[in-house]
Amino acid sequence: MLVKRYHAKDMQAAMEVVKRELGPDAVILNSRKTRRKGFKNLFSKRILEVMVAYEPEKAPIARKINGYLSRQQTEPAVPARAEAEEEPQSAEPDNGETLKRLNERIETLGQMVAGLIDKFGEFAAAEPERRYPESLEALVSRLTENRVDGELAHTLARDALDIIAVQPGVSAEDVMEQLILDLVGVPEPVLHRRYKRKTVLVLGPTGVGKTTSIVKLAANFALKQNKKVGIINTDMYRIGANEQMKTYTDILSIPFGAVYQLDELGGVIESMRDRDIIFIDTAGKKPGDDQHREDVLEIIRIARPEDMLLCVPASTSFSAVKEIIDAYEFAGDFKLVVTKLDETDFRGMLLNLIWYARKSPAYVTTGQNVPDDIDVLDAAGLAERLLH
Ligand SMILES: Nc1nc2c(ncn2[C@@H]2O[C@H](COP(=O)(O)OP(=O)(O)O)[C@@H](O)[C@H]2O)c(=O)[nH]1
Ligand SMILES: [Mg+2]
Repeated sequence: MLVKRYHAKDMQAAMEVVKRELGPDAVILNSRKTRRKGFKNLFSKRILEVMVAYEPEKAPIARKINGYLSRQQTEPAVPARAEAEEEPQSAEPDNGETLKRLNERIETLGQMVAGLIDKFGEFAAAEPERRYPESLEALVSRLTENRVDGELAHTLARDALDIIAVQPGVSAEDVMEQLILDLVGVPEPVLHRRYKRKTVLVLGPTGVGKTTSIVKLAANFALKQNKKVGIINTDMYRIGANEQMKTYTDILSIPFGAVYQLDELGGVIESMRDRDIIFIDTAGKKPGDDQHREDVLEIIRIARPEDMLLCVPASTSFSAVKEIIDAYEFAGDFKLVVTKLDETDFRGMLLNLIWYARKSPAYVTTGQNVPDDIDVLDAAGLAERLLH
């Protein structure tokens, strides 16, 4: 017993060619509507496909070509444009069960393929992605050239499109600029109210610039705003961390306290009770480290910081940035210090990370010079630079 597949425009046309080629004993196993194979047929009309079982010896055409049927491509013989493909059976002795199983498998595969083809057809025939007007398209390109994440750039463009649709007179650039300003929000630097002591906890993984940023901030508050500042280092893991800090605090005459065990922290904070602002530096362990998380939570519990700053470098990949933000989500409501902006020409990461973190930005740092290379984020300047 062999199985053969025919394509025809309808059942009658299929039956005609089957009877003529395979003889009157050929049995139709099943039939279904399908499309012809091949990419160019994906969008063609469906045709009928029939699976036929037959005995080669009883098939008139098969008899003529003397047993080579299984390897030959039978040409369609009728105007119904029926065509057949060989399905050689296994060498096992035929029985109804084998045939049934094979048939079921073919049917399942057929359905899977048909399903995929239909899906692909729908996809290909779907409405093309919404195009932007030329002015908006150019702005999207500028954003992505500046390494703004593609998804973010399109989100902004779609929002802009909605605004432009109801306010036709406005310029795409003005709208985009406003959307960027809205996204960035109002930067929230550390503010000190007179007579109120403030504790600021600085977080982030190793090497992102926590210590340097603290020294810059402390120096600015001390030198430019005449505030009494203090610095406490809770980095118990890094040998040399305290020497690095001491060099600066000595030059700046800023009291400095080192904490080697967290239960000393309360006392050291207490010893600085005359200070206006106390910065607390933390160890930058690997993000996601359980012990580190416990330590940070303990520091928060003891110090009750009014402000928390998370340092994130702008000079790294978006996936690394996401990892840092995710790893410190547990800490709660921190503000962002975007460090090492001088190490990249692109400003997109600044926007990406504010968008991803959904936190207010505070500062950007732009180099290793203490105390100059730190500024409150300039949202308008950022929007301008991203769009021009
Ligand atoms: N280029 C550049 N380097 C920076 C900046 N901030 C910090 N660094 C450098 O990054 C390195 C790690 O800084 P550090 O403050 O010790 O990081 P911490 O481990 O987070 O405390 C040091 O070599 C710093 O001088 C910055 O804004 N730009
Ligand atoms: Mg440090």
